Amino acid sequence: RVAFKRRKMPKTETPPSTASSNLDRVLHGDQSSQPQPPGVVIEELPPDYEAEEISTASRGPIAMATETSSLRPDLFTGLPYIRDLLMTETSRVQERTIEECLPFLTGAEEEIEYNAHGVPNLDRKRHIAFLHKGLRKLPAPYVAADASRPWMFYWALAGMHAMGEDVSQYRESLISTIRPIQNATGGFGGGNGQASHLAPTYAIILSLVIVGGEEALDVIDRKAMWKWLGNLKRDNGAFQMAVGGEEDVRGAYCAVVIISLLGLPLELPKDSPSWSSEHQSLLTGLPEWVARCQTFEGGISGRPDAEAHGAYAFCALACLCIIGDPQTIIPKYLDVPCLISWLSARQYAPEGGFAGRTNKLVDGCYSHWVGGCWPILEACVEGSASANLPSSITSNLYSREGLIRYILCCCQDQTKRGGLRDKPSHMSDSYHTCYVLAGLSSAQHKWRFDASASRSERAGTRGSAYQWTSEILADESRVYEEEDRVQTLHPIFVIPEGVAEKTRAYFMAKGGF
Ligand code: FPP
Ligand code: K
Ligand code: ZN
Repeated sequence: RVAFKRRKMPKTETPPSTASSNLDRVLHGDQSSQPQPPGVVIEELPPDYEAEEISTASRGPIAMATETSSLRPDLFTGLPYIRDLLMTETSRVQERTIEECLPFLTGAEEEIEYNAHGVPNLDRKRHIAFLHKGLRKLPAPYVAADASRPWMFYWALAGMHAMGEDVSQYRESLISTIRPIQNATGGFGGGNGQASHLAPTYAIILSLVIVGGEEALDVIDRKAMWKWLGNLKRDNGAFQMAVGGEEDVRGAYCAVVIISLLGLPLELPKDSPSWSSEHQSLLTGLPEWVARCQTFEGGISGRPDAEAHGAYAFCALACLCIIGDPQTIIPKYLDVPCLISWLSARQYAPEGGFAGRTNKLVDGCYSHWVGGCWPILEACVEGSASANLPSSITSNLYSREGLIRYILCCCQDQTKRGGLRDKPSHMSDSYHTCYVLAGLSSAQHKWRFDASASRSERAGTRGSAYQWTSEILADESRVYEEEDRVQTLHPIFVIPEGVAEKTRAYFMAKGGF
């Protein structure tokens, strides 16, 4: 076992301009005669360690000469304290990513203005304009993304809402665009004449719910939707994404979101291929199937026996929390300590953001897919009597500061293009803009699950997802200005807070179809 002990570095010795040569040296293992930064003391080493490797492993914060350097913790401005000494394409591309992010995190990027927290402000105006643009006529290359057009609606609308933009201006155009892409056999395709698929159906329903109003909600043929979902249900409990399509945890999440928000009957239509005397509900075997997606690593894969990925962790957790209360259903079907351990390992330093899977790179969209798992797991841990942990622990399962630094420093396109992105070397797009903002929102707030809300009333009505309320987080180490706070998005449905409750109430009041 190797123990690392950090020593504080003097802050003003190395000018920012030498940062990259420093970085090059320690990252690429150049054993030149230059002194190594004395950032780490290795107290104990495995017997087979070579002296050379020890000096390569020695690293420390890159000291910054800027005035705001004292506001940036060493963890987010220096090289990692522990690194994989096995050089592969994977470790090299990880090093290049650190190299790419550090100047943005340390303030070395000269064209960017940093505030007193050592991060740039949220460039709200430009990001809003960027999302509006994504809803207008798009350039020719987008033809390849035709089947994802409904996602573009959702990403833009959810992202705009997060930034406080009124999206009701899109109600009419959204309704008229969406109406013809609904199929008489239930569900929506990606565009006119395309077969129904759960992904665009999910995106369309959330979009309609976000713009709101009866006319928007009444576009949805709920009876046909229910029948179609019955056709997607498998004998093993899972959902296919489309008739004859792939079966994965996205399907499980999208299906229960739709069932719940639209208040569809839980009973499986009798003519569904999987109907039997033991399989009479749309939810039969579903949480059991989701449980089979937890892998040996502790994370969740798209389907049983595949690779764990953060996006699927969110789908699995959110799916379970529509079926039941987080503190009960999550421990019933998942190994919570292993999942927390796996998710924790997705947050990197110095980058601060999340990666999607083991040995892969930080990416802004995982601010939501991984970041969005935390409020759910916090509620799970807080609500379980056996845990009895102080809220200082349960409210801080990850580094909110790290995530917010990554988002504000590395994910904003600060040119006139605007929008948010995967990482500095990538172009902004609507998908990343939406999910980076969703992650920012969840890092800026605290979600409470109200487990006391009348259980009898909720029994059998899939009410668990409607017991969440947000709070402003009392956070001494916050690294953003109040003007950069974004709106809350529901932790399960990822739509404006309060809208899920209204939608469900509207459809429940309608009763049957
Ligand atoms: C790998 O991409 C990504 C996946 C295997 C899963 C992607 C799934 C989602 C983003 C969420 C889907 C959810 C719904 C509700 C439809 P990659 O190899 O390009 O990225 P990586 O290197 O970061 O893993
Ligand atoms: K990625
Ligand atoms: Zn991404």
